[in-house]
Amino acid sequence: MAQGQNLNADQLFEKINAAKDSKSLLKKHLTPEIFAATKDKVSKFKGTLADCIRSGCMNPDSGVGIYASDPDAYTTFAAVLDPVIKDYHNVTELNHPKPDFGDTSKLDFGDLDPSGDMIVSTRVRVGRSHASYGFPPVLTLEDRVEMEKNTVKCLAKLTGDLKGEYCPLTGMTKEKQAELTADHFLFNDSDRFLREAGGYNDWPTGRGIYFATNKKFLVWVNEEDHLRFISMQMGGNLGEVYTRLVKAIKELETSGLEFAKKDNLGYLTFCPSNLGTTLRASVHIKIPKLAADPEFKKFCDGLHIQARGIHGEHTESVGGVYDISNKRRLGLTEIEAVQEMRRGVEAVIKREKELSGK
Ligand code: ADP
Ligand code: CIR
Repeated sequence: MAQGQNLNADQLFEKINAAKDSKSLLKKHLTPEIFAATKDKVSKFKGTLADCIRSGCMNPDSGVGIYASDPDAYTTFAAVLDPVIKDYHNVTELNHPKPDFGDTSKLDFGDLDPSGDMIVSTRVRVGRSHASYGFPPVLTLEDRVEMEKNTVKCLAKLTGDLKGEYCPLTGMTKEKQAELTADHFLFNDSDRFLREAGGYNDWPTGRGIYFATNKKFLVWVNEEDHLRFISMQMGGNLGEVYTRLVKAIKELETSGLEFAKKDNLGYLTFCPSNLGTTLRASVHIKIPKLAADPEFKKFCDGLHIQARGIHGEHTESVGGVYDISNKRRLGLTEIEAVQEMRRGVEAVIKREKELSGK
């Protein structure tokens, strides 16, 4: 249960104002004027400003600090969400292009580490939201069950290598969950930011994971977003991973699901850091020398890439292995986001070799 569940917008705003050290984008952009203009608004899905800012106010160490209560929050609470979105994605205008996945039969990249020495695994994911449902703070248990049912029906239409099986979290043993999480396939309920935003309400009802038989394509159902489509495999073959994901997206787009979108913002997600292309392309890569360099963060910032620990956001690195991914998801196309990650990873590999004297 979220601790700030019973606090109203004024009480939450007081908390973030009192957190003088907070560096979150919420703290930066929720000015007294914007707060006053938005605090009594209610979205079409009955979402409130309190629903959007609860996590960031209760966790002043958030990086972003705001979630959208539902797809319409991006309109109703645009006065605070728009500046946060521009800041996070490093754009001056909200002018997201139409989806463009590029021609996957003519990609100019394949394996980013043919030697196999540095890249452990590669993963590309996108998030999608059902157009007709709100996001976690406004969802009921019945909504979650219904969404899961509709999703599973459409997943059953996937073809070829994408064919697989849906495993609900309800009824899955703790041991199985822990094993799948350690292997980087499954999510869990351990993120305090997401918890406070209502992301684990009714847990584990309505949640589950779809596995293609070869385990290289997965779908997360009702984790942070309604849907996350994930393509992953061992090694550095970004070309194969991306091509598989694009095939899956195209099949699922015509499977009967309708996804939430907004002009100039692209596909809508619970966290504003994910909207637009919603695409995060990552490698798990061994970079002990670069990671120990005091300039590491600056190096990544300059390439628009982000370093995370290997068990997901807000986790630590293990054995000098980092998760390196594109940071921006808005204001560029899908193929451009992947190319940004590719260039970043190539630069990381080059720098690690230089620092190792190779
Ligand atoms: P996302 O927001 O993309 O879902 P998280 O940082 O929460 O990302 O990570 C989700 C899971 O995906 C974690 O278990 C993480 O270890 C795993 N993961 C991310 N990138 C890779 C990768 N390149 N190879 C293997 N697992 C990965
Ligand atoms: C934060 O603000 O730090 C958290 N709410 C997470 C923000 C970005 N990550 C995400 O959506 N997974």
